[in-house]
Amino acid sequence: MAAGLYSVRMRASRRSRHISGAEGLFESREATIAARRFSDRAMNHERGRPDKVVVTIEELREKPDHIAALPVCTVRNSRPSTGRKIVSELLTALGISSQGIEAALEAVRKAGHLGGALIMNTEGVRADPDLARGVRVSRMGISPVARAKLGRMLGRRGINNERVREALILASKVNRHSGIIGELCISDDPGYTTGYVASKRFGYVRVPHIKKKGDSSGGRVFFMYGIDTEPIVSYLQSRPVIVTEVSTCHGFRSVREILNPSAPTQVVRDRI
Ligand code: WAQ
Ligand code: MG
Repeated sequence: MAAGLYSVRMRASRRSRHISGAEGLFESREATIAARRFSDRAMNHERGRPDKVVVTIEELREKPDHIAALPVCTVRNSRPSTGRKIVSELLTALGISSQGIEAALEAVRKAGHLGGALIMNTEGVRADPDLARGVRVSRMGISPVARAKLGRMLGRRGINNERVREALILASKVNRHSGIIGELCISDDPGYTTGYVASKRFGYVRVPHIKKKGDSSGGRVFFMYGIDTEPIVSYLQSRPVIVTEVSTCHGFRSVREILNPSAPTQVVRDRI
């Protein structure tokens, strides 16, 4: 997958408020199919009917970087209150201050209509340039071979669906950047209550029941080191990245097992 790749992106809004979006990298024949699928998704979204849908198909001029997907696991959780505690423990271990965590948990619930993610430093101070829009990550995809492998691995855990695959691809692109510490994500779809904390250190950690069913607040926060936002924003928006390798997909793991990787249950690498 090198030459002849297209970035396909969709943005749907109503009265300029974001409703849904999608992005991927595809070969030309698949690009048409993806564009149609994305526009179907836009017109039938649980967050509402858009008055404007923009689908862009754009040939890549740059050769994409090849990356591995983050390893996946799920924390056992049944309530939003304990979900927030799990998120706090993970983010604390990544070096985010308690003030930063509070700010992120508060802001992430109001971020959905922006369409983009917020970037914050470890103290929870917003660092992305466009406060009204956030930063939209695009130009990321997965090779057909890696997609098939990932599908099999997620399938064994009963989580092989487009939402999980797309979120994992996004998180794998974002968290690969050396300036990014980690990511907090809560879906803004009222019917979807599983969120995640992703990082190089702990992988893609799914947190079920992070919010109540029917709640349409959600968003994403990327935490960064330092103050030099520009190269990070440019990477997130413009650098084409393709997942060509997948990592382990665990079942349930406790926060303790995640924070302490020398614990005895650790990693049996899947052979695929
Ligand atoms: N770039 C930046 N921010 C984005 C992007 C993007 N490409 N896509 C979505 N967001 C932000 C935006 O503010 C959305 O409102 C918010 O994230 C949530 O997006 O393992 O469904 O598409 O079970 O609602 C994660 C858990 C699901 C999956 C994430 O997010 C799993 C999800 P949504
Ligand atoms: Mg959504």
